Amino acid sequence: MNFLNQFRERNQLIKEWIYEAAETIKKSFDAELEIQQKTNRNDLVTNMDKAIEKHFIEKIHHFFPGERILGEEGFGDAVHSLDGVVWIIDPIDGTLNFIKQQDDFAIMVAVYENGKGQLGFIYDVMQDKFYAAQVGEGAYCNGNRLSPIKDTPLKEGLVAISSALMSEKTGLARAVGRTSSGVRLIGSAGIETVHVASGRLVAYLAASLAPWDIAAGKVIAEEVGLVYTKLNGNKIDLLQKNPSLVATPTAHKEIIDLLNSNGKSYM
Ligand code: 2AM
Ligand code: CA
Repeated sequence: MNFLNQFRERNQLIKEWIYEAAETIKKSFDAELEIQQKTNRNDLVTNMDKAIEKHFIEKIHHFFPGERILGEEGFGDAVHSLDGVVWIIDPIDGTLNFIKQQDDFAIMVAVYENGKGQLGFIYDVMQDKFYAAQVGEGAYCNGNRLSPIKDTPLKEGLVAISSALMSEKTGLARAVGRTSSGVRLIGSAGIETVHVASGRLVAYLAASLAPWDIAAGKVIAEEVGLVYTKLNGNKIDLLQKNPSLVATPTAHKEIIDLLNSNGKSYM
């Protein structure tokens, strides 16, 4: 079975599953959410995060039996290697926004093969913006191809910085903010990444992103010419959490230099 030949079928199915998931999420606004705390009071999970992850897992098991799934809520497989085809899923990215604002959250699905991103999907549910990318074929928003990004330097662009990184002690991330034209915060790694991919921002930096926060956005970002690495410039490891940076090539270099100056270095 040739994975490459299946792109069109996969793309279509994934799109259908994501729109179905979005309908389920929007309908849930009228019902009471069940909210549980994970690692801390700002790291929450709801019955919807769990239901949506299960929805994707059932579909993948049905249509692509045997393929492994790495999902945020843990209903997939214990994935310790990226060999073969691995699905990486965040059922709701920006769960705090979903709970507190019912806005600015995304559904994210990626397909990797032997560690390389093949397909990436981010659906900004409330803006109804569906971002999709296939390796080597460009990135699209609602069917319109995204232009290759302009290589804007840091001082001429807006940046998004995660709140954890903004409040970090050394102040190096705040220096990045000061060097830029201004800081904009949303609180959804997926939405912030697609805003870099569509040219609204020149960079997005976060202290600690999980594989499912990164996987789909990385495929989309790289298709438009952005650079996506750890905060020290090293390669992203999709089996771990990563301090993360996605930026235009010029802003990427400037931010790495700022963050790793004075002998300080970000993992
Ligand atoms: P999540 O909503 O899927 O958990 C918020 O700045 C962004 O960081 C969101 O994309 C959020 O994803 C992600 N994030 C990663 N780890 C987190 C954590 N431990 N607590 C809160 N948000 C986290
Ligand atoms: Ca999530």
